[in-house]
Amino acid sequence: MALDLVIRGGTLATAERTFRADVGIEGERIAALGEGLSAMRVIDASGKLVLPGGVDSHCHIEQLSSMGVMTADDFYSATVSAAYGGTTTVIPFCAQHRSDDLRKVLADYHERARTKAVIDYGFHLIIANPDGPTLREHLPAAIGSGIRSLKIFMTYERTRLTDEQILDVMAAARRHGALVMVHAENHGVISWLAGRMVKQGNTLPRYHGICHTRGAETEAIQRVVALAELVDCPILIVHVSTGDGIEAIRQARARGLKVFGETCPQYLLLTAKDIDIGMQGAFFCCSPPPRDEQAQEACWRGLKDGTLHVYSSDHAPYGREGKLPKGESTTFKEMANGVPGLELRLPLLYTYGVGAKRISLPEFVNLTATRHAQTYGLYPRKGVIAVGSDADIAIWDPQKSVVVEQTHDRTGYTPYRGRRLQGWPVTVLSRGEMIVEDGKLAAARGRGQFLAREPSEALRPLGRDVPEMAQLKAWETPLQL
Ligand code: DUC
Ligand code: ZN
Ligand code: ZN
Repeated sequence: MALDLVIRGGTLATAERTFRADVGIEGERIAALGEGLSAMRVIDASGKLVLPGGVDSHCHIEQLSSMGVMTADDFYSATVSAAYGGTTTVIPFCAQHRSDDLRKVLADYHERARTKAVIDYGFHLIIANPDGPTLREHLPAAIGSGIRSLKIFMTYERTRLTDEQILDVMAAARRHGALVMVHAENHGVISWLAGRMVKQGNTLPRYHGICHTRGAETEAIQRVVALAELVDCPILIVHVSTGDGIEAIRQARARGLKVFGETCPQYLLLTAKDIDIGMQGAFFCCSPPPRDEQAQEACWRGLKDGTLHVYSSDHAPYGREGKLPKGESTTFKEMANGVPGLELRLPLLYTYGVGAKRISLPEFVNLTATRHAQTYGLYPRKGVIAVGSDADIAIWDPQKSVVVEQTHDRTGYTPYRGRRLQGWPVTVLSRGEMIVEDGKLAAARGRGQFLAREPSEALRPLGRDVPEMAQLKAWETPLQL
């Protein structure tokens, strides 16, 4: 077999095991795994870990937020930042707002990404305008084009859906084969509290954390699980932050429901104290907000026991302009929500998870790559080192120690500044091409490809009989996936 490239002598990891092998690459794919492979080009990986490139299934890139603010990153800066951190696939959002035509939204995002992305990308949709044409025509067409997931919001004035609309979207997603991702927070609780706080003059960033209560998350998760159960629709709750929220997912799963959970670095590593530093706390504000040490432990446990299925960045990059648009007089209601995390997602989990012995290396691979690819219809093309898979590989130096300063996104800050991380992806390949070589970028702008995704097992409805639904004439059976 004529191999183009061999990664020699490293320790490989999959979601199941670690083992010593060379990786043979032919063109864009992995062609062989084994001992003693040779080729004209060889990368010496002795003493290194050879891991699947990360798949980040939750990030916001060149996107207008629910509050109408544009991210600081475009598809170039975000994907460059991802590549430096060992991530080789991203799935950001195409965000429909209230009056938007989904077809135009989708075309715009394709255009934005096509000429800029340096790694491969899929898309999720955000559905904020579930009117007749969207649900009957535009959404099915988008799903058919390989966009097999969509996000809905239970809060934010500009994007939230009513329970009736949520059921409509779930029914359409079930019928046409898309996974429904949910931002689960009770809108009434947050806006009731926030209105009163601002009137009282409590406008500092710390009040953002206070208004997004733990109970608001738990209630919304419980409610959306009940809605999903009624229409037999698998759901994935994104950015889960609380022990009670995780418990609600655990209970739903124990009843056999297809309810998946996701958490992010900010819920494992930050707390409300990070926001409680005056106006600069804005740079640590995200929704839901980081909580306390107990909640962090609950998130670690949830990742370990599988209640939390994936670990994503929720990279929502905003610089000073987005965070403090009115300078020191910005209220917490006017700050853009979100923190950057695309680049540090993997190194943080490696240090605080694998290094701290909270998780094993195969669990790390599963949580950062394999599960994402499986859940979102990219497996086995992405998320695994196996013969036939794309050669998306991060070579890690477990001895490399880095004190975090600045990352390569355009926010100008990172919430993890000053932390010492042990273990770093030094060389990164995407479809067989070196895109980061010994810590230096080697990727051409626009080389990333759009990934049309397949329906995954995760989105297949249970097929349970729901007695109430049997009475409904127009209730549709799901597509045969
Ligand atoms: N939800 C997200 O998923 N990201 C940023 C802000 C938000 O509300
Ligand atoms: Zn969200
Ligand atoms: Zn997000």
